[in-house]
Amino acid sequence: MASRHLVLIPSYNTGPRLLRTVREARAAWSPVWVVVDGSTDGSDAALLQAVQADPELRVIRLTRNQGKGAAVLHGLLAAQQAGFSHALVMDSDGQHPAEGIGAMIAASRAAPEAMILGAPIFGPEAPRIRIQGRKISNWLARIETRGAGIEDVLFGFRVYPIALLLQVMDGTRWMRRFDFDPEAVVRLAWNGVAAVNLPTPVRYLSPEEGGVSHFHYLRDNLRLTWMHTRLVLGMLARRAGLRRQGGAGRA
Ligand SMILES: Nc1nc2c(ncn2[C@@H]2O[C@H](COP(=O)(O)OP(=O)(O)OP(=O)(O)O)[C@@H](O)[C@H]2O)c(=O)[nH]1
Ligand SMILES: [Mg+2]
Repeated sequence: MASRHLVLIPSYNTGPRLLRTVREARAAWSPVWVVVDGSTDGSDAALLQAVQADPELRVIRLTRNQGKGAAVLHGLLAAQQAGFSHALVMDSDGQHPAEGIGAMIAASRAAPEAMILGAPIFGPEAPRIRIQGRKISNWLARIETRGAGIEDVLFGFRVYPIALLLQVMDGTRWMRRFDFDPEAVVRLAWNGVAAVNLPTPVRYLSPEEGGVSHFHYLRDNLRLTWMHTRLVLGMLARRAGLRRQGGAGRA
């Protein structure tokens, strides 16, 4: 069956950057769907106007904020209903390059069963603390996936096979907030989904350039710590299960 790709952008209070990101994405791909995750900054008003003139742009509005993973989930369910097989998910805040969309989707078409993962190339402006912090997450993910070849678990510029991701999200009530990006790739790898990494430049925009981040160091690092705890426990349970199956097989 032929694959059908859309671009899916979750957005929470992204300010004026949102419209710019959506325009750049639309120049690179159609269709583009935006899930406005209970934003209160009015950033969806210009978008709703843009929708009038662009049938390839769709906006899904959630009335209350539910988190990045939950916003992506809403978009995936609607996209599957509409017959899409794959979603390129990108952030709304200008950090991910729309110029990279074509190459990511081409890689996905060449390997439709795989997840296509952006591997970040940081510029000099990237905060050191974020670069160092993600090394811990990447190290833990290598243990959790026993070296499935995932270069970066936190970078959210990716193409997912929709059905495979929905299967993973259906099985857990987690992955609804900032734990979405890392947990999605670890669980997909556990299910045998291969990873293709595409080096991708990432930009950290200053507030003057319209850069916004809702990452809270304490709250979100605690959330990530709890996520890695359950993934390590999940990995140990899987290994014990496999060992038992192996034992039963030999008996
Ligand atoms: N933080 C946050 N982001 C959301 C939420 N819902 C959707 N998003 C979107 O998810 C994407 C990632 O959020 P960011 O706050 O930029 O997080 P990040 O890119 O991991 O962190 P930075 O590197 O500091 O920018 C953006 O497109 C957000 O608009 C939510 O409830 N909280
Ligand atoms: Mg961001």
